Order: sequence, then structure tokens, then C-alpha cells
Amino acid sequence: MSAASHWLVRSEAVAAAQAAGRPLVALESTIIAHGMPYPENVQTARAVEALIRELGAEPATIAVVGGRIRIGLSDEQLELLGRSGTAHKVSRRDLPAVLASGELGATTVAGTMVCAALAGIEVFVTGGIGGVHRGAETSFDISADLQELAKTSVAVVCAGAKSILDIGLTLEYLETQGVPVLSCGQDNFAAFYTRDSGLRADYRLDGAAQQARFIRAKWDLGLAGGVVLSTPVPEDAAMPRAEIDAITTQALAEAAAQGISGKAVTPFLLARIKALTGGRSLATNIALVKHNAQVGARLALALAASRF
Ligand code: PSU
Ligand code: MN
Repeated sequence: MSAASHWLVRSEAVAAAQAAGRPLVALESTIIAHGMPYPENVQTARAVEALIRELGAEPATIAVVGGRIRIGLSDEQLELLGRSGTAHKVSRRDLPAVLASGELGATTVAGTMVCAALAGIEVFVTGGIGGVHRGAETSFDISADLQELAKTSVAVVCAGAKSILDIGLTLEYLETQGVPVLSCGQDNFAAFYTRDSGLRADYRLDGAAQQARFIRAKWDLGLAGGVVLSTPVPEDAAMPRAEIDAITTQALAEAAAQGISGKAVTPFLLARIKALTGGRSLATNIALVKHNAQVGARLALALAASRF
């Protein structure tokens, strides 16, 4: 048993699935604690888990509760995360702090990747990844998600990245770090609320078997690190580009005017966008996460079948 296993607790369902060799899909908890209002956050988390189960994989929502990394949450733990309002935002840097203090922690993309890898889970479904912020040439604000993708071997299924980021620089950074960006369903990288970022992904692979073969080849070669799999929000749930652009510009200006910095930047921007779009962005967010969950479950099944 490794020293890490002291800090990890699997739910019964996750432990049983792993013992039986069934594919798992990791899910993050920042989206529950910070990304959506209660009760939609908890309802969505449960709906996403159910979608993954329907497709034959086992969901493992990850968070830090009671000084342990939880791989798979009980209904009570989901509810706690959804209601508490006090969960810490936990990236790689913050994991030791919440484990040591025993406080509640909602894991980001980077934090969830660390935990998924420790638990032996290859596929992780999220909404949107963090990235290089606009103006990063002076602020140095580059999400730890990108460094995590560079070194931790987990496939991250997402609806691209929000345009609060400099998506072009985000893709450049991933290229430098050797992280492949795959797109499913279209040639271009997705932009979260809208389908098209205007920038090409590295490779378009629509089928789960193709995606799995690509990812397995990378890891079999010992090329450690993540893979981004972008899939666009379903057409009927996408938001108009002009509307989201205007709101993004306003949120960025407010952040600059208020001198928001460090780990508070992303939550501030996300909260402002949520407020400025009224309830509409929530429906888009829910639709894209559910769609990502289906893509991720199919990938997990294909990856499990692709071991040599
Ligand atoms: N982008 C989104 N939604 C999110 C996040 C980013 O569209 O919920 C969250 C994720 O948890 C991501 C984190 O890992 O913000 C990145 O924060 P930062 O930029 O501080 O690294
Ligand atoms: Mn940052």
C-alpha cells in the first residue's frame, strides 16, 4: 500500500467497480460547490452520475471531505458540497492544506486530475478547463490546470474553454507542454457557451474507439501527461456568440477595475458571467456537462477495452 492510500477513500460503488474491472469516470466538485447554484448543482451532479451509469461506466465524483480525498461521494456528501458555500477551491497547491485542516474542499481540474490519477482513473469529465488568461503576458496568470495536463496521465473531457481566457495562448501553451488537444464532433476547439472558438484542435477524432487508440498509444509509449478531448455544447443549448462576448468583456473590465488577482480571478469572472447572463447560462452549462458525461463514459468504455 502506498503512503497516498492513507489519504484516499473510495465509495463502495467505486471500490466494487474497480474490483470488477469496470471503467470509471472521474467528476470534479468545483462545478458543484462554486459553478452552479443550489439545488441545480446537486441535481445536475446526480443526473450526470446517472447518465454515466446508464452507459455502463461508474462515476466517481471527487472532493476532499473530513481530511480525506473522497473518490465517489455519498448523497450526503454531495448535498454538503452543494449547500455549504464555504468549500475551498482546491488545485494541486491546495490539496495538502485541506487534507491537513480537515476542511471541505472542492477540487478544480488540476486537483481532480491529481486525485483521479492516484485512484487509477483514466477519464475525467468536466465543463471547461482553466487556461492562459487574457493579459497573462503581464499578470503571469496561467491556470495550474495546464501544468497538470502536462504531467498527469488523465484524459480530460470538456466543452473547451471559456472566452474569459485567451484561448489561442491556451492552445499554444498546451502544444509547448506536449498535451494533445482532440476534438470530437467538429474540427475546432469548443468555447464552452458557444460551439466554436475559431481555433483548430490538433486532431479531430469523432469515435470513442479512435480516441481510445490515440490515448492508449500515448500512454503505452510512456508519454506521461493528459489529453484534452473537446466536444461542443449541443446546438440547441448554445448561447449566441455576440451576447457572450459582450458579457465577457464587461466581466473582464470589472475584474480589472476591482483589482481582482490570484486564485480569485476565475471564480470572480465565472460569477459575474453567471449574473450577467441571468439564468440562461445555467441551462447551457447543465446541457454541456451532461453531453460531456456521455462522451466521457463512451471513452472510458473504449479505453478499458484497449489495453494490450
Ligand atoms: N472554467 C470554467 N468553469 C470552471 C472553472 C474554470 O469554465 O468551473 C474552474 C475549474 O475548476 C478550473 C478552475 O479547474 O476554475 C481554474 O481556476 P484557475 O484559473 O484559478 O486555475
Ligand atoms: Mn490563475
